[in-house]
Amino acid sequence: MSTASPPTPTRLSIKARPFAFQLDPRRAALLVIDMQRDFIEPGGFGASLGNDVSYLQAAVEPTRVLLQAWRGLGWPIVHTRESHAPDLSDCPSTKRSRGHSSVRIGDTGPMGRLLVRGEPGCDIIPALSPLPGEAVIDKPGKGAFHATRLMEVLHLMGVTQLVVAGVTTEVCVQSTMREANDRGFDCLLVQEATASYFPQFKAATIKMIVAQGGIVGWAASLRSVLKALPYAAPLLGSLPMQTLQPAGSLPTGGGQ
Ligand code: C5J
Repeated sequence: MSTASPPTPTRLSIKARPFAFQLDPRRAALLVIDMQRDFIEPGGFGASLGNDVSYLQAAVEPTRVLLQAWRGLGWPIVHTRESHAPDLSDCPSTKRSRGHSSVRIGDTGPMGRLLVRGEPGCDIIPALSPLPGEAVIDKPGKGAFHATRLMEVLHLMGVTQLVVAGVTTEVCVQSTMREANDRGFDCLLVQEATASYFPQFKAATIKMIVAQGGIVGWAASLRSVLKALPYAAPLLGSLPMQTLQPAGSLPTGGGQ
């Protein structure tokens, strides 16, 4: 008697807004955006702008579980880091001069120079550290396609669909999803695996993404994604209930 696992179907239907997302397992990558110490931990770039970084913590455990599910399947994973060269040659003065902070990109904080490659604050948080073989894209902009090799990397992987996690929802996540959408990628945002310093901006961004029949893409709960991925449903049991949105609580309005 054979004990081989059943073959993965060619399409996995994920309950999503504005309608079900048909995930193609041969074409889908997980894209984890900017889960860096500089945004998530006290003393980093996000905190220097006056933000309450504790809001971003909510996305960490859902993203860890999503990574675990994806790694279990051996499907491609790409991480990004918003970061600049030590000489700041890729940081426009317009970007550096924004904010009301006394410290700016490139200045020294408790975790080293803010948003500078190679500094401790620029690292992805230990709970979500990339594993060998996972792509890491350093991006000087908010959108991950601007001035990076992301398009080429995804093309080489044969990827046409992106399941998206990361921070912050309305800045780098939304910018990247819009860039990806314009380049022909179908993008699905996992709601619990993204966060903003401003919860109302997260909610508004999700509505904007799914509005008008999915003008930017799709949004789904982590529960729906894990239920659809092969072998991933048991991971739901490892998540504290408060990290999951109640079933059926996707934001409504504009996305039907
Ligand atoms: C920001 C980002 N918020 N990763 N960056 O400046 O969203």
